[in-house]
Amino acid sequence: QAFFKPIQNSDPHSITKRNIKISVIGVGNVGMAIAQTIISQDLADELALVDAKPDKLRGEMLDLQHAAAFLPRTKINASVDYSVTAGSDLCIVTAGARQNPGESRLNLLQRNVALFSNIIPPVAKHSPDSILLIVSNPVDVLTHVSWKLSGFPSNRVIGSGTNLDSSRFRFLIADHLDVNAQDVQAFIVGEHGDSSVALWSSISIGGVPVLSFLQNQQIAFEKETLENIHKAVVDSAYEVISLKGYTSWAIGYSVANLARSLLRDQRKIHPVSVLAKGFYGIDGGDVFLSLPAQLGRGGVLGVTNIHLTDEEMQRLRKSAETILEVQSQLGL
Ligand code: 6V0
Repeated sequence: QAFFKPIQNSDPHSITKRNIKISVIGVGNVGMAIAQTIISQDLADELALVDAKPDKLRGEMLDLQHAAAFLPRTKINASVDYSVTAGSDLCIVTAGARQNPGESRLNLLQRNVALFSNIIPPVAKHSPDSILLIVSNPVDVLTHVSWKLSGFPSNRVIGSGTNLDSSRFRFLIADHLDVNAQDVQAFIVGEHGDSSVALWSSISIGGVPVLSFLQNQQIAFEKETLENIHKAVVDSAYEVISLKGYTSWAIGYSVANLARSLLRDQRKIHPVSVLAKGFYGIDGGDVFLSLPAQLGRGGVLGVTNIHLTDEEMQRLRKSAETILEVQSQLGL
């Protein structure tokens, strides 16, 4: 006798609810931080994990499944075969090769591009309507590569870009001013890396432009203080990696936040890597870099047109050139 017996004249299983499915490719430190944040925040009905290492993959899957009694229900599957990702709404790619001692960044990048040519085509094939969210570094170039390899329209190919840099920036400003980081609106745009650009002119605290806020609160500041905060953002990934070997928690929360905006159609503005050609005077070629973009169920809904100072504009174009130069070295 079945434990659950349908009530008379009913067929409850005939109702097919559309499940939200997220796939995470690469179950290293970053992929697992993202996976566990997605599960604990109840963002998906189904989660599929893929990695090239079957034992590590199965171990991570079991470890997450064993927390089921404490978490919202999410069906978790894992396989080295990409068919496990079929029908995903969102595919997050964190797989990547690690830098060998003495290896140049360009060489590492070439290896990662080769790796992506084995990852993106099967992901795109099994989930042709999905949104691709690239996290592996260098994220801007690899997002461009994924756009080309997938054949997806550019609104469905996004790089996590400077979303994390911006949250580090908001934390540091909030800490400096002793306010809540969620009340700090501040963007870092451009390359996720050394040439990123802090948009000081548009920062606001609780809706008040930062310069008025500093004057109102009679907080003394110098341009140097601002530059040091940006420098601390650029240095922070290196610092965390040198201290604990990798970064994971902040990127986990930051990517889960993007997943929420996309799949729950939040229409929030995030600094993420998008096809930037035609915006802010960037016209040198097809380049992905971070701009404040509105995200929703259709992926990138649009790029916001915020006022930049001449200096910010110049730095942003320089950042685009830096990425384009790397792309030309790769023959892209
Ligand atoms: P990791 O712990 O080495 O994990 C990488 C995973 O990828 C491993 O489990 C590998 O087995 C797997 N992998 C390698 N090749 C393949 C393949 N062909 N197919 C499937 N899986 C494969 O690295 P970690 O998790 O620390 O970092 C992952 C990537 O995220 C790196 O490129 C980081 O630089 C990048 N990050 C990007 C950030 C951002 O803001 N965009 C932030 C942090 C890290």
